[in-house]
Amino acid sequence: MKSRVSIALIGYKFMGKAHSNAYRDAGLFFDLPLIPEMKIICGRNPSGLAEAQKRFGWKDTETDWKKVIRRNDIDLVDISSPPDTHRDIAVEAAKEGKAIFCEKPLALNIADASAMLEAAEKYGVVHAVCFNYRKLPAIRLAKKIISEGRIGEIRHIRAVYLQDWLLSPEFPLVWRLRRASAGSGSHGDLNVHLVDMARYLIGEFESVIGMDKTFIQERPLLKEEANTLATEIETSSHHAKKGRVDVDDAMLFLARFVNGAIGSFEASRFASGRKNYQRFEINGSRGSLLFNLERLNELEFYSLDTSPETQGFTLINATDSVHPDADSFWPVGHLIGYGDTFTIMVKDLIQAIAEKKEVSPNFLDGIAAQRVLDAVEESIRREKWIKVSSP
Ligand code: SOE
Repeated sequence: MKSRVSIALIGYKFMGKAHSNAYRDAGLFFDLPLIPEMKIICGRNPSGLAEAQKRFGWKDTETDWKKVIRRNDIDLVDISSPPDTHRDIAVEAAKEGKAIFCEKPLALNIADASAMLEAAEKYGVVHAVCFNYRKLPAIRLAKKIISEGRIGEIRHIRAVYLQDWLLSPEFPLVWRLRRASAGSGSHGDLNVHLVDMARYLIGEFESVIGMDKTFIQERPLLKEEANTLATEIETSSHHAKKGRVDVDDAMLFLARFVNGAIGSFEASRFASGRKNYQRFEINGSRGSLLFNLERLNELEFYSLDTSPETQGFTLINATDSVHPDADSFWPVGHLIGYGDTFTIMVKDLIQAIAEKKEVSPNFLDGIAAQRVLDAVEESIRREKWIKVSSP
């Protein structure tokens, strides 16, 4: 009989749901070396937690993450709570010898991210960061095409990650709009995916320069926060209690890469009509690649190595058995979706835990992305190009 990997999940909202789905599904699609056991789900609100436990299929609940970490029947701690909680949970989990799977961005800043890596290395635990889009078969094909030199030397990357859920001024001041809990706004939430993708596909960033914008400076406080945030509260003409948004709504930056490529990046939560539009184009000396998350099974490939007569972008449907992990899902042409990116990530993580080896992407990737994010913020403060610090 296969042994088990017992999991504690911290956080039960959007990412908690995505990760729960992945733990449930991973064994259905992949022949896992260890069976994931969804042992305990942890969060602060007992009623929300109880509902999540039932729907997502967890055995038990707990409201204090410290108790969860100390349990000796837990092998893997999954941190799906907001970024301000990541450092303390990860450092304690490492001390207790647990494997750690952490949502992005890895931490609020480089100092916290480094403390997490240091603890994970000191106590020798497997660590992973959830840059889930890397796992898509279409992206892995892009990586292969680039590694084989089929688009030649990389010259450009043009990347955007656009959403529009903040358009209404009535949208409340949730944790994602506070520096103390999120670290930054669209930058840490969306640009971080683009930065990871660029590092994965092209290589390391050399220097950056950016600009940001907060279009709506104040938003209604959530009811339960109105009393605890007295100092931030101002009364609008409608007498609604409001608080200050202290993160970016949009953040744009230019980049130079170590290998000589150049790039432009844009994240926004104000791009009307764009729901989860992550799109990038990479141009090389022998061809180009184009990806759009809203069509996540597809990759467009332009190659100068075909006859001029038929040259043009080829639309590849990356669901064939030749595409990484695609044959574990459905027959060719039967598409995978957003949730499956987490399922593949969990499969890789469980394999790494079973084999006691490194998983990719891990905390090193989380820190490397954080270095780029921090450099962009510094470039905005100082209004100049900033070199991305090296490890
Ligand atoms: C919300 O903006 C969000 O869900 C991010 O937090 C995810 O990381 C991103 O993939 C989609 O948008």
